Amino acid sequence: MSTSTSEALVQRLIDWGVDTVFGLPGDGINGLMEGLRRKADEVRFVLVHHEEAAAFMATGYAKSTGRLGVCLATSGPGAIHLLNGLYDAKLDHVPVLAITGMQESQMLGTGYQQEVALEKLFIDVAEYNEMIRVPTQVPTLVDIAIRHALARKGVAHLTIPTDIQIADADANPWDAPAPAVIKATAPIFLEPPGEPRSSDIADAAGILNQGERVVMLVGAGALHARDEVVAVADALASPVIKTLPGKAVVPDDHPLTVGGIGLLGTAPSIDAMEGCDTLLMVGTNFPYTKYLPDPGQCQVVQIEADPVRAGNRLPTTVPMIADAKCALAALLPKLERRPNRAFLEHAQQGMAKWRERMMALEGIEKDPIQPQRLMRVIDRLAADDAILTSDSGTIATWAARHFEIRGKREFYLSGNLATMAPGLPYTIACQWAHPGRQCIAFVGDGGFAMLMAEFATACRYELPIKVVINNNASLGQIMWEQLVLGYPEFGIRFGPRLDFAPWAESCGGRGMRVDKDDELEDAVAEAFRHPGPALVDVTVNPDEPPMPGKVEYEQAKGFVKAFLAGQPRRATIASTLFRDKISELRS
Ligand SMILES: Cc1ncc(C[n+]2csc(CCOP(=O)(O)OP(=O)(O)O)c2C)c(N)n1
Ligand SMILES: [Mg+2]
Repeated sequence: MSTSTSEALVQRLIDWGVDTVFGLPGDGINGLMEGLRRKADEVRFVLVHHEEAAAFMATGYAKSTGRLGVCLATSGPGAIHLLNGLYDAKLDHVPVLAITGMQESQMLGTGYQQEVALEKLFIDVAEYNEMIRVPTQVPTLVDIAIRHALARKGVAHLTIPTDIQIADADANPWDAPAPAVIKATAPIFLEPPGEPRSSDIADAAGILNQGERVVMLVGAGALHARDEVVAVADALASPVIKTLPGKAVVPDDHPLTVGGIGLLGTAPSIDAMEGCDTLLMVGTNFPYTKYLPDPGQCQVVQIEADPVRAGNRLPTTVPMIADAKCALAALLPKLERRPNRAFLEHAQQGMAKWRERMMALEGIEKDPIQPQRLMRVIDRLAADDAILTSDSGTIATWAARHFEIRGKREFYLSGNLATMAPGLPYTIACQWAHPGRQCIAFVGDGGFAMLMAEFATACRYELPIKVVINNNASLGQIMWEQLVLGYPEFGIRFGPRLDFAPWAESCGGRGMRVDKDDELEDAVAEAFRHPGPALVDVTVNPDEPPMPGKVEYEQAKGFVKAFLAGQPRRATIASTLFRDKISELRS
């Protein structure tokens, strides 16, 4: 049997260390599927129910391993389905290779069935985007595509016509008038050295040593630099604020951290930002500039791997282009240990109060269940090396505030695209990548329903994932956004409440529904104990607002305006809002 182009392509993926490809077949990729079948001992094909999920899985795989994620879809509709998941990879800067099928070469441009110009469609999402037109372009274009994904930390896309997929790998039927031949390339990629310039280290150290009230803001680019972040923060007596994708940089119970930033952050983070005279940003491109210091308020040192993002969010005194771990390690010996720790101690007192406030919310035992309490129950029962994923929605706020990073725990969500629905596919990908670990998806009823078929994927592969659904029968986050704007809610309720436990059981997993607070702990514990995939669908209080760390007058005014304009259920909402939050509104 001769080697097909598809087989050669799959062999090259194997040469690059790819062990998993997420996808769904179609007539545009039958040749590629045969290539994967022939190499099934060396690379695993994970069959999904929706290509968007395959792209999220590739993204989740890349996020949780730091390695390339790979997804595969057929021409036309399959490729189009990939796009949202690929944008998630692009916006959160992780390497993903998307491989798609294309109509056979002789039909291109004729308006053949399913003919979609994928090289045009993928222009915006992909760093590298090519059609393989001649078999002998493999493996060269595979090497170039993967190097682009790894070097630019983004998406590479290769599309392959069906006739090329099944052609002999060494076929090149055309005369070659150009004075060139396709060169043999190698499956190698070297990370840039990541060392900062010595002049930048000196400048940065000068600014940081002068600062009297230094704050660190750390993001996903510092996830591999926990020890260095803690050491620098300790030397500078600096509170550490974490972006949500950077939640696992420092454990939540560490005395140096004041938790998250932004709408779902903490009050002491806001205070620290407002009070600082120096800001050290590490591995973050945090977009919500409203929560950063005003220009001119403070000196800014930024450690950023990509020159494009240096100075991106506010005027920056010393931008350092470097890997976070290298740069912090280089800075550390140049920093003078700050004897005056008053700024940090003030932040720590604020954090102690914040923790009490959060504990009070988590401690309310009533029906329907408080989402904060649900999150804390998961937190208490989860393993110290659990990997939690979450979706966009109120769930992101509960995860940010009531799930603690401790030990080797990790946390992933769609940070910049902030899309719904990646939680479940991320968790499946994490479980493939980390077989022994507890992988939990904490998702909303809206996000889960979008890609719920993937629970069947977990069951088919006997992946022992855990899914906990914060079921408020609504697009909760959007309801609160409408109210804050002063608009009565509209188009956000999915009544009657969907029941997801029977779905889990019908897939062959364990499914439980919880409506009563006193059943909650046992159900979550049982799901975590269960050796296979398990889902707990929890009815939560839909009237529990994800309040900002500090309520602004405009936000409170929005609620009142929406109530006056006829917000339904305003009595219940007001009772939750004002009973639990009255002290916050007064402040
Ligand atoms: C694909 C997509 N569509 C719409 C949105 C806007 N959006 C953000 S959060 C949200 C509500 C999510 O509902 P659910 O998953 O039930 O979580 P909840 O807020 O109710 O906890 C919506 C519609 C989005 N971010 N992504
Ligand atoms: Mg919901």
